[in-house]
Amino acid sequence: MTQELPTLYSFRRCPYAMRARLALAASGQLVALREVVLRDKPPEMIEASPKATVPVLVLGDGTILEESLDVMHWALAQADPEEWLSADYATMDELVTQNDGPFKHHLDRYKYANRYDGAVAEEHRAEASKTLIELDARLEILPFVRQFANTDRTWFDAQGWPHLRGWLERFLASDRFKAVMKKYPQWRADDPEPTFPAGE
Ligand SMILES: N[C@@H](CCC(=O)N[C@@H](CS)C(=O)NCC(=O)O)C(=O)O
Repeated sequence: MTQELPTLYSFRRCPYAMRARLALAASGQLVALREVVLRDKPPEMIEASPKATVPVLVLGDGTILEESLDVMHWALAQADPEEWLSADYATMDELVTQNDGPFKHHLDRYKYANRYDGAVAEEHRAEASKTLIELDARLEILPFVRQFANTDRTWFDAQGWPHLRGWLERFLASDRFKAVMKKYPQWRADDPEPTFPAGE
């Protein structure tokens, strides 16, 4: 049975993989999950997708989806009972472009300032905050907002962004979030593949 499901290579804490899992869970599409450890990627994943980033979805006909947005769009094309796709496309694409571009750029330099020559964490935090201030409720960026908030929770809580904080808190407390954050052991060839989402 599991053999017939698409295979998802995923990493629990990767925000790109999280948003792919969120869309899969929202669509009700089942996949066979292969939990990846980034420093020890399975050769099967690298063979399927040499760029070797998670998530990767391998469909039954051999099609490989190696971008989280492609996984989301594929899942929601199968079924979209919560009408995620009814949101204004142009607005959504604009927000995702803003997220994957400038917000991610500044998030990395805020979170990992010591890895970037001359990066001043507070400056990048201020730049990234501009995106957050403009935010509309778009579920696929929540995993990134969660990372941003967790980097310095005290600072984040002191910003007085009540809608954003409420939105994040509801997301973190939701059954959907718990379902996509369930822990799985690292997958290796011949291991059983748990079905994701599990009993949602
Ligand atoms: N544009 C890709 C980005 C995926 C990505 O960068 N994933 C990270 C983990 S969060 C990754 O797999 N990095 C490769 C590595 O760390 O070796 C997508 O949206 O799927």
